[in-house]
This record gives sequence, C-alpha cells and structure tokens, in this order.
Amino acid sequence: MIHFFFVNCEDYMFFIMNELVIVIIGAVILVGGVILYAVISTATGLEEDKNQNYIPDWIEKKFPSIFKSGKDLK
Ligand SMILES: [Ca+2]
Repeated sequence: MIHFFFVNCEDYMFFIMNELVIVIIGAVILVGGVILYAVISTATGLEEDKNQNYIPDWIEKKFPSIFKSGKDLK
C-alpha cells in the first residue's frame, strides 16, 4: 500500500534509495565498530590475544570456522 504515498516513480525511487543508504551506512558502522573494538581491545591488552593477530581470542574460539588461527589457542 506504500505506493499511494508517492505521486510518481521518482519520489518512490528516492525513498527506496534513502532507505538503502541508511541500511548500508548502518552495516558499515556496525562492522567498522566491531573491527575497531577488536584492534583497540587487543592492542591495549583489554582482551587476551596470545597469538597477536588483533582478534580477541574468545572470538576466535567461538568462531573456529571463520578464524582458522583460533585452532591453536587453548
Ligand atoms: Ca588472537
């Protein structure tokens, strides 16, 4: 029913593009935040990082299929 709010196709496309941009920016901020947290927390010693790869070891242990290096961690 959303089509009734828009007079023409251009307005509708603009609305969709805005939504898409917001979602993409949100995803980038989320991923960037996780990477930033991983690097900062391991570099400052906040999180344990025995193999010195800037990924907190508990994350590597939790997702061994993504982080192959986590297999060596005990
Ligand atoms: Ca690590």
